Amino acid sequence: MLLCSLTLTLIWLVVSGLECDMKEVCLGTPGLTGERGEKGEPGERGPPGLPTYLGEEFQSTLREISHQILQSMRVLSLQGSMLAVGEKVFSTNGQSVSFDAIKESCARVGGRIAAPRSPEENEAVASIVRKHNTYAYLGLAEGPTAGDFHYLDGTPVNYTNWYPGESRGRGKEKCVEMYTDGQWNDKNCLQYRLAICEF
Ligand SMILES: [Ca+2]
Repeated sequence: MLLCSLTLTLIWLVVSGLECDMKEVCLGTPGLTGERGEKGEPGERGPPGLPTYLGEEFQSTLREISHQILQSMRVLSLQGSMLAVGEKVFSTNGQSVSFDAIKESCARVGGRIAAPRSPEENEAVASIVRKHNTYAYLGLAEGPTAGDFHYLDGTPVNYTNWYPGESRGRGKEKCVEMYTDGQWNDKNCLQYRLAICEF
């Protein structure tokens, strides 16, 4: 019996060895490792990560919130409800009201009346004005000196887009409205104009 087992084991070992030899013959021996390729161009810088002291679960929640905010912004942009220019966002509720009412409406939602400070921002506001086919008040006002306009926080204006010949209210037109072509006119503050806020 013992002899029989030994014989079977030997046969098995021989067959295994044969199989191994056959495989090597069939597959061939692997070639030599090639030379290392040149280093590739560095990839683009990724978005900033979250501080490591935040727990994994908290980081995951923040990423989810960030994702949902981006989704909402894209939907609002698609609907034309908001326009993003740089870090600023312009939006309107579509209502034409007085200058004071516009200021209140914007402040109530944490913004302020739109005041374009560059051609890009002016064009963004103008596109909203054109879409609603009406004029809009801007976040500027004339100071005590006629023709001296400033932002509502009192800082001097660094960009203007007056309609040719404007401003010519000479102290009697304290507000500024935007025409549908994006140009500005000084105007009294008693009209009803489109409420456009910036955030
Ligand atoms: Ca005027």
